[in-house]
Amino acid sequence: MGRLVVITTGGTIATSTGADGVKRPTRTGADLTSGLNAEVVDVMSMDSSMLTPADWDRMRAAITAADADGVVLTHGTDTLEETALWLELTYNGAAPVVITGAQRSADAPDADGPTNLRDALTVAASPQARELGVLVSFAHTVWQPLGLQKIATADLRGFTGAAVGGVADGRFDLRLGKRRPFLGASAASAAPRVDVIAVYPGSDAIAMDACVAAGARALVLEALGSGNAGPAVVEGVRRHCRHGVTVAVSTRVPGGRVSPGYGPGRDMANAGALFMPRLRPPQARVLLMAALAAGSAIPDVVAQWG
Ligand code: DAS
Repeated sequence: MGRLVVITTGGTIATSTGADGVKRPTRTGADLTSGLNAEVVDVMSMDSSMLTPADWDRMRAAITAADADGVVLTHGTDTLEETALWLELTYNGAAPVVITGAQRSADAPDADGPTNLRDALTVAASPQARELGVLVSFAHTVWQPLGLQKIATADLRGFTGAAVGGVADGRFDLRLGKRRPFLGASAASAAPRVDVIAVYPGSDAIAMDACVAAGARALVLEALGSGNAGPAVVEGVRRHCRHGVTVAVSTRVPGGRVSPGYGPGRDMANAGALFMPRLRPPQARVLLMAALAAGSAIPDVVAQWG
């Protein structure tokens, strides 16, 4: 079995409903792991919508310090896809790091957190998970971080993406191989600023200009369809690419592949934009942050992992 450590950060899995009817994290790691065979490190107790890249550093430091055979990280679902990808890109330890959470609060009569936590410990304890890096275990499915997206606020499944296996009858079944996109153990707090900008009918370059003025080294466009935008956005792309800003094109379409197959998309490619084939904007931002922090060749990283 080895030595398992549960690192807690808050999220619905640890919430209870206050007198005002609002859910906030209140449960400790000891509460969550009562009766389970695991040590606990309570790192923070936050709704994951409040986390910042500096918190990703705190989590990775706790993972390293745990020096465990397997780690489970309990986390909110709102930004689980970002934390999971940042850790995947910057953690190269042998011990598996299995992230989980819940869609229902800990005080719900049909809370899903306890089952998700037990599944995550099963994965973390499995010899099959060793050297796999970061995994996400949720509603009996085990996901790789790359490509993960929260798609529901109530449905217990919660996420979509690339599943690598599942948990059934107390066993982790690894069904697909998993590559580890390690870019380097960079500090998130020192990573360059990268912003996501929505594209919509009539949008222009004002938001791009403001983000670059604030220090953004890269921009992710949540573009339309397979990666399209109007001429005012294309003009902003051309201007900022010319000044060395990386502009990556993703899409607002869930599950939509991105390529410069239509005129507006081709105009953006010709203006210098990189097309992010698969990742949604939140993870495209994290990938660019890690690549810039590591000094990687951005086009190569986007082509390989984007
Ligand atoms: N707001 C959510 C969060 O902490 C609660 C959850 O779903 O975990 O991300």
